[in-house]
Amino acid sequence: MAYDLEDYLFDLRGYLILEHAVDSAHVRELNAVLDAFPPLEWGQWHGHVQRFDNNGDAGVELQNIVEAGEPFERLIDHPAWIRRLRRYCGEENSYVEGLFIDECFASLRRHGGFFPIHSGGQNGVVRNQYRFVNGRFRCGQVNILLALTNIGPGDGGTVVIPGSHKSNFDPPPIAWNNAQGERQRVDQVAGSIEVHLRAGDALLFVDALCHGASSRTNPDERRAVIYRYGPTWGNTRYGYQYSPELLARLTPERRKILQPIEPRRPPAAISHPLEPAGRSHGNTARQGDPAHVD
Ligand SMILES: O=C(O)CCC(=O)C(=O)O
Repeated sequence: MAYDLEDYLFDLRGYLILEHAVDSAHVRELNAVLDAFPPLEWGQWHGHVQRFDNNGDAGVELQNIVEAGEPFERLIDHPAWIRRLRRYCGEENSYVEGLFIDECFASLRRHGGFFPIHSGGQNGVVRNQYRFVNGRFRCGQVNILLALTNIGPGDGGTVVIPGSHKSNFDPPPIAWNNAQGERQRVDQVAGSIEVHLRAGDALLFVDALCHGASSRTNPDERRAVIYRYGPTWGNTRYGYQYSPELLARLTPERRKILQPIEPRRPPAAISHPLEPAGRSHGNTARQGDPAHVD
C-alpha cells in the first residue's frame, strides 16, 4: 500500500496536526456566528442548535452546530481534511464506502474548565476503534477539532497520549475517578502531551486515542469546533436529526455526509396492508394506474 508521512504519523501516534487548515476569514465568520448566539441554559435550543454540555467541567457545548449557518456547513467536507477522513474512517473500497458526521459541536471553555481523560485502545470500543486491515485504514471514528482561538499554555487545550489508540492498559493513575472521587484530569496522566494550536489549525485524531483537555487557567475563552466522522452506517450520538431545511440547501456532497442513507418508506398512497385491494382508506391509485371511478 502506498502511504505518506501523515499516514505514518497517524498510525504511529493516533493524531495529526493540520496547520492553517482553515483560513482566517473563515475563522472570523465562525466566531461571528458564535458571538451572535444568545446565552443559553443547559438544554435550551437556539434554532436547531442545543446547549448540551457533555459534563459539568468541560464548559459550554453547543451541539448540532452544523445547523448554525453556512460557515459551519463549509466545514463538513473541508478540503483540509476530507480526503484523509475518507481514507481513515470512510470504509473506502467497500460496499458501505462514505462518511457520516455523528456529532458536531462548538466547545466554549472558560477559567477552571477541563475535559476528563477518556478513551484509549485498551477499552476496545468498536465505535471509536483504530483499525488497519490488509493495507486499509478501517477506523470507527476520527475527529476534527478546529481551533477558533489560539490555544497555548493555560488555555485548556486538548491533551492526548500519543500511541494510546493501540494501548493495552489504562494509563496510570488508573482511570476516570481518583481516590478522592474527582474526575481524573488528563494533565495529571503519565505519557500525555498538551496540543497547542493557532486559530485555524485542526487536530485530527482517532477517537480511540486516550484524550481530554487540561484545565484552563487563563482568562477569556477557548473556542473550538469538533466534528466527529465515521462510516455511513453510524447514528447520531445523542439522537439529533439534521433538519430538512439544512439537508435541502446543502450541496449533494455535503448532504451525503449528513444523510448518507436516505430514509426508505413506502409511498403514502398505498393500500392498507390489512384490507383487500380497493377497500383501503383514501386514495388507492398507484402511479400509472388508470383513473378509477366507483
Ligand atoms: O475539549 C477538548 O479539547 C477535548 C474534547 C474531548 O475530549 C471530547 O470531546 O471527547
